[in-house]
Amino acid sequence: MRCSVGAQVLQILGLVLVLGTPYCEAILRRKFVIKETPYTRLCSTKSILTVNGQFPGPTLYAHKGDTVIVDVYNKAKYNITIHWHGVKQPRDPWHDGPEYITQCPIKPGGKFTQNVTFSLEEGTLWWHAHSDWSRVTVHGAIIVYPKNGTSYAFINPHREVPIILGEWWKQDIFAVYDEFRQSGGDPNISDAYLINGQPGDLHPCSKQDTFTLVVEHGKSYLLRLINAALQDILFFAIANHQVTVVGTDASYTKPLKVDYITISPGQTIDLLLEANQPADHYYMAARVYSSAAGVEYDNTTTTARIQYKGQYTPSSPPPLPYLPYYNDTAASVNFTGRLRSLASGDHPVPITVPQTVKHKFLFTVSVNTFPCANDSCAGPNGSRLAASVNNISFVSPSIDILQAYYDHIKGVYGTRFPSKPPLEFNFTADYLPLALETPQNGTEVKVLEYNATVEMVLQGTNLAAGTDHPMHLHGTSFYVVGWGFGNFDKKKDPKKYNLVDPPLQNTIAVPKNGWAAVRLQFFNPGVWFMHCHLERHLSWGMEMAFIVKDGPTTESQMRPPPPDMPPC
Ligand SMILES: [Cu+2]
Repeated sequence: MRCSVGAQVLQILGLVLVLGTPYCEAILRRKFVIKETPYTRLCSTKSILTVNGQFPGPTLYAHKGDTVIVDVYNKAKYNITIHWHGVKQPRDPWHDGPEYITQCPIKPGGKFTQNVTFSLEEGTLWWHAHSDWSRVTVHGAIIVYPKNGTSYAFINPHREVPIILGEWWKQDIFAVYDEFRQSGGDPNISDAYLINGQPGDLHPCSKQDTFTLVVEHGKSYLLRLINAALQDILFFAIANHQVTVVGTDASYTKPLKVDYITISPGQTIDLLLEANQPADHYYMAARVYSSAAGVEYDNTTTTARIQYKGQYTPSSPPPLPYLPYYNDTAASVNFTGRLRSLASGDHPVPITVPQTVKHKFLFTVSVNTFPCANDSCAGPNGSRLAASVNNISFVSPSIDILQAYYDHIKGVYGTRFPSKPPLEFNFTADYLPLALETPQNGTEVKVLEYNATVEMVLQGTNLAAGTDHPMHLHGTSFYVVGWGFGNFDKKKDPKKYNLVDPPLQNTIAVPKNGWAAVRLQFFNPGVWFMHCHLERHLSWGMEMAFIVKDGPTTESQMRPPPPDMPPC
């Protein structure tokens, strides 16, 4: 229930807070100015795209149920869109943000006012650009507090700290993008990973600005971890400290005490750190988990410091945490597979776990290749690298799918996205015939009735290069009810599903040469993107969209478009 706006208006630090009667959901207003700003990292300076000159960008704060209105001004020379990752935006796909899916880009000099409507989310999310690769520097945290009068599902921490994992190229990111699109090969790897915008002590010219968290012995800290890196799943750990996972993707989890975590691009993980070790300095660190054979990766380690308050002589250098080896798939899934929804009396699951479903989809996610004239491209054997879902490599339309759907414009997209792959074969075999590597180009969507219940098995393949794919869905979260290695077995595997307390996520890493099964009810009418959150795979076409039709009542129908949609 939302109250009417207008009783009092508070203006604090350029942030407008409009309050209605007590306990009402608030409407807050923020200004995002996209502009180029010079930043120096790894001893060299370049111009990067920022929001309000900040990198990482400003944090959005809200309580569950609030709406934040963000005025986005594009004062840069590139097209841009902004996506509110993990925010369901009930009935309002217009403000979701993915380029050519729900809007055309905001052109240089343009402006778009976006409503960010919080409903079921509670915890940590993030926002990022959703056009080309500009999200590399255009991103920031979203913190959703419990509603007034309710509390966290865990003890109140002494302090809360966003920990944003990022990625840095010394080269201009648009040059990296253009080069790899042109060559058809893999993109240049990054030069460093970042913690809160900083590569850390192990990198040149970086020591002085390393992110430092000062802690008091005996207190607990809530680390709101976000993987904003473009290309890689990351391992993260803190030396000599265990951490307790309490949430992921803005949904509470059963407390899980671990030595390290695995976090996919797109995913957020809330963890509690108890400052319970001898007073000293300790490193927190992150480095890559990269499973694809023959694919180069950035093998550097990013660090930040935990410093206990007090009088003592710290270890020099501070101890580094243990992190699993770069290609340790077992370590990766060992963490991810242990997440469970909290599902307690005080904090029940926010959405019912579908016990039965109307639709069962099998979607293969593959890296592919297209033949290239004279074998002159930079992919394997002179081919051009591509990627697909159910063998369709997604081609961006010229106007956004949402507008075409709403205005009944023909010829923009097709409605024949298949429920299963066109060919059944041993998807995860060691050797696969080269002929299977070539996908079809297409702009196909899957159309669903309002409230459709769906089971979607995301099946990895070993085409071109078997690897993990962090698949992300817009508009609603899904329950991860099962996963495994090899090919999904539709007779045996569903018997092992967890339909009691599966984790509610918006991003799930489909394991290398394995599968992940998710269940959800599509209760949010609109056009919703689903894609791999490894940026190179997204650029190659590993994506599709769902159209969820309107329901019978006003409350189950899409809102009309706002008057200021950016023109195509
Ligand atoms: Cu992928």
